Amino acid sequence: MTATTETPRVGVVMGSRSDWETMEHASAVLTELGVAHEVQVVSAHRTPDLLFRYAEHAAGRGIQVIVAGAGGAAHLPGMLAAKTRLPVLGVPVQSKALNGMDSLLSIAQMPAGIPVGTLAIGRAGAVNAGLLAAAVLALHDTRLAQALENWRAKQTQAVLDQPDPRA
Ligand code: RP5
Repeated sequence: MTATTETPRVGVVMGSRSDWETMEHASAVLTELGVAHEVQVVSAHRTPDLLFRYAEHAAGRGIQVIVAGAGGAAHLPGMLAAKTRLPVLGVPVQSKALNGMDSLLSIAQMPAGIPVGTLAIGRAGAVNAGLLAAAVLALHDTRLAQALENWRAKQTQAVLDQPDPRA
């Protein structure tokens, strides 16, 4: 599913529909910054062949960064990274049983040679994965670099405008 009509530059994938509650924050920040992206459920365990196909064809389709969220035995980001040279940003989804520590360790503890850029557990990780994906693309995109500068300046101003936490 493509979130805009342009050719997607970022692939936002997740292990289950139940991860959307977290991963929608990555999609939202990409939309805010005007980054064309696609959103899709790709499960490492339930749809392993789809995972391989997705990873093998992503670069050829114009995807430049993959943001992958998964929870529990979170093998999706690592297996994607094993099958593509594209940068993969992993978002550990907060699991019910272990609060996301399982997801975090599954995603972070990759063997040398197959990197996954691991973000924080949950919403913060999803937002930051979106921002980081945009920052990578902004290295060669002045419009996006400006949009990112503006986004950050707006965030700073919002904090400065409300210094009283009780207000
Ligand atoms: C993982 O298992 C998914 O990424 C999800 O976080 C978790 C639970 O999936 P569901 O049972 O809710 O589909 O593969």
